[in-house]
Amino acid sequence: MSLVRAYGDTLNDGQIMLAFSLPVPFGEEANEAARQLCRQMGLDAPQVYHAHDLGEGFTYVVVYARSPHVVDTTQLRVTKMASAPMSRDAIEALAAEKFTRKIRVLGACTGDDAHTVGIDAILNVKGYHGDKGLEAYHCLTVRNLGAQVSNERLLDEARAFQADVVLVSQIVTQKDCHRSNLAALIDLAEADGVRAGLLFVCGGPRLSHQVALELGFDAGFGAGTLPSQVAGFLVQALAAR
Ligand code: B12
Repeated sequence: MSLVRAYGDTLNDGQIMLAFSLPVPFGEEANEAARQLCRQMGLDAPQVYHAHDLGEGFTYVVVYARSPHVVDTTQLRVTKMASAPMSRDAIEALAAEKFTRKIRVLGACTGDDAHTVGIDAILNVKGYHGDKGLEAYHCLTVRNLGAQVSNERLLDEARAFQADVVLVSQIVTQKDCHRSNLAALIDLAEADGVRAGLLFVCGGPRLSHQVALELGFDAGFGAGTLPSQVAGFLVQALAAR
């Protein structure tokens, strides 16, 4: 089947669920406002399944509605990373074959962002979901600068550390601050003349490889990334250079 709709109760019935908040006091007016918004979005038969009083004149709603739209899966074009998935042993073996020294990896959570759990999950030896972090790899030397690192400091540290790879975490996306901050890092690296000599990789739950490429990075990783995916990419990308 190549023409698909969302699937709720029966295959291809188009049923979807949306959750959002409205600046309308909890009650029938909030429910009706939610239904009208859904109809304006082109959704049929919207039903408010759940409403919650957020206080101070705000309401949170969950709406079930039918979308008439169809996607042709034969026409999908997705930007994917060229690197193949590899086990930790295979990554170590490739690095031993291709490099005469350890790869130096510098990581940070940059800008105002203080969410360090994601970058720690990738870098710390204990890793994520049973997948060991980059510190566990013999072929890598890792330094984690932690939270709220400015782009200027990150590049200074990259020079001092003689980094091969810079890993940047951006979790907060309010007002698209992740995009502006990441783009500013690449601009600064270009102005400093260090862009070409470093591999720049970003990650966060609302990032993708496509967005990373648009922002001038070499790669981007999203929600649920495992450290071995990052290590595999780094070793393959540096070996290809
Ligand atoms: C824990 C947490 C906090 C903690 C952070 C503690 C810490 N030391 O990290 C504290 C309490 C400090 C906090 C503060 C705030 N938070 Co907060 N926080 C969260 C929460 C609940 C979990 C985040 C987390 O740890 N996830 C687990 C990790 C493992 O997942 P991850 O980050 O996605 O990382 C994975 C991938 O994305 C990827 N990855 C991530 N980074 C990188 C980097 C590279 C290089 C690579 C390759 C991969 C990679 O790999 C990781 C493993 O798979 C989220 C909600 C949520 N459920 O996600 C909100 C959330 C991120 N926070 C949010 C907000 C708004 C804030 C505050 C602004 C709140 C406030 N008004 O003060 C502040 C901001 C502080 C700041 N200056 O940054 C919002 C962000 C909304 C947005 N779209 O921007 C969220 C989504 C909550 C929400 N629904 O509103 N927060």
